[in-house]
Amino acid sequence: NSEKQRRCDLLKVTEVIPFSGKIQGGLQDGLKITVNGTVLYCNGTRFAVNFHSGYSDSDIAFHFNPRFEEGGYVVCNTKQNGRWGPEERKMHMPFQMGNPFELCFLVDSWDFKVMVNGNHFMQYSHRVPFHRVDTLSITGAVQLSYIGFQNTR
Ligand code: 9QG
Repeated sequence: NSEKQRRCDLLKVTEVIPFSGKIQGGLQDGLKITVNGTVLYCNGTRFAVNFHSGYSDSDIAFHFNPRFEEGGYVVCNTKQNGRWGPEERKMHMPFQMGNPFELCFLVDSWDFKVMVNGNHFMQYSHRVPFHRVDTLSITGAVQLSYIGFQNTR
């Protein structure tokens, strides 16, 4: 449809650049990471927020991966030494293609608490010590408008 085409054209103009950046001081208990963006119609049907331990793709403490496939679901996992562990899937899609969202990750001592548009969505128990995490990356079908860090303790 024309709205989808318009958004595709917009995407071609703006060029979505995957985000990757250092988390100053690493993850701390009580740190809240806020990501504002818009899910795009183009550029695939998935996006991911990755908390890396080390500036590489082989160690990801928390991979948060919404997939607009088969009704929509979110895959969470951890990658260690290049190997994915068992997936934790939430068979619910809190994002809508084309719509802006606010996604928050609160680092707690036992887990990451994930909020979408102000509502609790899920939690993910730490599989590796969170203080190892030093890099955030965001890839896929998303256009970012804001990434912020806030200490809530
Ligand atoms: O598919 O699942 C999460 O368990 C894999 C995907 C992979 C992850 C993984 O291919 O995709 O979502 O780094 C990757 O390859 C990401 C983008 C069994």
